[in-house]
Amino acid sequence: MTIAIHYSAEVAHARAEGLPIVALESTIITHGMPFPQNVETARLVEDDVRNAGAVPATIAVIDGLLHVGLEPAQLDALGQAQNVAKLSRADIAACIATGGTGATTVAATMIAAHLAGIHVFATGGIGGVHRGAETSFDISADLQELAQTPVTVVGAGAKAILDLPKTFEVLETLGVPVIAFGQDYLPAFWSATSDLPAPLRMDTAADIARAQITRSAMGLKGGQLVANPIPQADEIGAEILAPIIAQALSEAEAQKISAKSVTPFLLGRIFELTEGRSLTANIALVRNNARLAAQIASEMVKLAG
Ligand code: PSU
Repeated sequence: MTIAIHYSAEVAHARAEGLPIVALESTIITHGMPFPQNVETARLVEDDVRNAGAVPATIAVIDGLLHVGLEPAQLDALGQAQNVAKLSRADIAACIATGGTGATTVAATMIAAHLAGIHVFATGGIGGVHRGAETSFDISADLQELAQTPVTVVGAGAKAILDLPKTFEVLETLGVPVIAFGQDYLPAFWSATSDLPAPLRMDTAADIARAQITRSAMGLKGGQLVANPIPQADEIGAEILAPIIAQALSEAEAQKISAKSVTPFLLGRIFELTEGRSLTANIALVRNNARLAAQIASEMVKLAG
């Protein structure tokens, strides 16, 4: 059996013409941002990809069918739907098999993008090793996915609510290239930089595209993480965020929030505690990632042709 994929009209046309395509995830819409900013952002991000010369393919499972590219009405409906599942490698097949509806995380979006022959994906920031993972064992499936699925993921690093040093340590162990774009230090999601030196640095989309193609040509499994810093005008300094993240984490612990609910809870509390500033920054960084991803996708098409 081959898996049925439903393509939006725009993505179907792009596939037929060999145009560059950028995959976009849907968990950020359903679990990462409040309505109506989630839908507005999803539309802006799609337009950013188009304006940068590629075609956006937002991915989700709707009524048991894997969608690669959503029509505007589907995006609207998903942004307002209640009780949408948050799908990762462990549950995307079950959702499709049982006719469910779910939003795709980084891991599940990479799987779907690969099935659809899409090599580049833009998100906000990947999941990673949660603080306190030495007792909770809470490590996002996004890391394992990067190690095995050949898709270049453009994010502003990993989300700063995580234990960033441990997250990058695990990526190193898994053999995932982590490439800071245009700087020597890794970005920290809402902040443009951190004190963590970047394992790799690249300054052009063409180099990033060539690195992924070379990796696959060598038979090396997996993708790469491009850590693209938030534009400085939009960043929130790490010193402002540190106490706010600490407060959100202690509330999560007190309320026994666990597993898949941790990240949405923390993002929601940080939104409230920063009076919306974290969301403004999150929107700016996703849009910035979408533009870079479109350039990388265009370079990949040139290299393939
Ligand atoms: N980037 C954002 N906001 C988000 C996410 C990414 O700016 O909400 C989502 C992605 O779907 C990512 C997920 O895979 O958060 C990580 O969840 P967890 O920590 O439970 O693995």
